[in-house]
Amino acid sequence: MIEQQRVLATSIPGPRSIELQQRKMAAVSAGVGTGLPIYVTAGEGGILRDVDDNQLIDFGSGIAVTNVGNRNPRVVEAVQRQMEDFTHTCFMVTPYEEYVEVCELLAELTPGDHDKRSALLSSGAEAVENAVKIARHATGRQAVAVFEHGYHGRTNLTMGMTAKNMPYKDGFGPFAPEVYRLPMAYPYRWPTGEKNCLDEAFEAFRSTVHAQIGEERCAAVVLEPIQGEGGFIVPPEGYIARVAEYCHDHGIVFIADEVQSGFCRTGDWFAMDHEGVAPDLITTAKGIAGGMPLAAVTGRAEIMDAVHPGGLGGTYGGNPVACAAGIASIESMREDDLNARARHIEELLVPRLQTIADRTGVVGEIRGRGAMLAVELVSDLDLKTPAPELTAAINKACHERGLVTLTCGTYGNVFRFLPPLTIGDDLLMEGADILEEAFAAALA
Ligand code: PLZ
Repeated sequence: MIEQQRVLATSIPGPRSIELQQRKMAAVSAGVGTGLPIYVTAGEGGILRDVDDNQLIDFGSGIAVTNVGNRNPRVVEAVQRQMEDFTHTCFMVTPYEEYVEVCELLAELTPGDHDKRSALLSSGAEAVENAVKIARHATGRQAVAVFEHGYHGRTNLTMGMTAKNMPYKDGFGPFAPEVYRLPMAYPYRWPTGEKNCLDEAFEAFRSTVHAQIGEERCAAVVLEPIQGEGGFIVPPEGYIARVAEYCHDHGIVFIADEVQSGFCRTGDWFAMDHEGVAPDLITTAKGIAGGMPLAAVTGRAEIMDAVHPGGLGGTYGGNPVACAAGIASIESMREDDLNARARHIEELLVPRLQTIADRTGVVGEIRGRGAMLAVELVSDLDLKTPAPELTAAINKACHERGLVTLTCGTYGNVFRFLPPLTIGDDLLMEGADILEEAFAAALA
């Protein structure tokens, strides 16, 4: 048991973490970065403990993964039980019930009451790749449309689908063909003003698909209903429904990438629930299994079943231990009503972010939903000039004070908050106090 309390035993990172970071440099590829190099020995709920006995408040959840809290008791119990039974068979060789149960739960929980099927994988990128494979197979078309600021993974296809060059793509090309980038409905930065964003962005979407792809060549449109790595961008109310309707009218598969926004993160089971339309396919990962590697593509039976038997799979996809963790995580989300918790976190945190915005004058926008919240930082509120150095400095000031925070955004100026949904109110408010201090320190 780790007490849900912040402890600063040394400076951050402490001496033992600094030593381990030296070992890391000599053994781990420089290509694998570490945002906050404290070496973790234990985690529970909203706290991470490190090798120097510091205890940090977690506002990152391992990038929206430990939604049910680190070391969630139900997940631990399920994983242990499954390990006692068997660790692996490969579902394609000899199947097991847990895989089927996860797919049944996904059919029940994902948006839409149509007949659904799923395929299980091990990472978000794999889920997105498979969704594209399925959409191409089902439509007989090749082109895939993605959006500015989109993030979909680090495999060759998903790198090509990801918008931002540095650090994800730089020098790693050539990328897969038939990926087209569409303008994103980004209200805060819409050139003619936020109020025009819905209509003009949809028109830009429609005309770009028509002119640069051709509707009848387009297999899929892939959109994060709230963009993650790209900056927690929330499209205007109604935009996603229009895109989905357009896809429907033209036989294009509409894929919602909910790898980051799914599983109670935004205060609904999925961010798409908020939009009033069901995607044809949805990709999930991260939050699904409380920290175990599990991912899925779920969607309309006629699309998912268009693929020939044996066309989808992978050695580890839907590993039994990961599936057991998934079933237990979903149970926790239900039993502990984590959608309500996410909305409660929004209610508590947004006013604190508003106070920071009022005091500092560097917050261009507060946005997000539920426990997927961010502030976009600018050096000039009128010109909206991105402030990436300031963002990095505030992030660092949080780390030094024992708060694990993350940044994101195409311009590196978005400061995001992804606490575990089980985090206690006290810890959340202590985190908010640290945010205030960090802003003050970085601006001093
Ligand atoms: N789709 C919407 O957010 C992963 C990336 C971290 P994987 N986002 C975190 C990093 O720098 O590598 C993500 C996502 C969305 C797909 C993915 C990819 O999921 O499990 O990292 O492959």
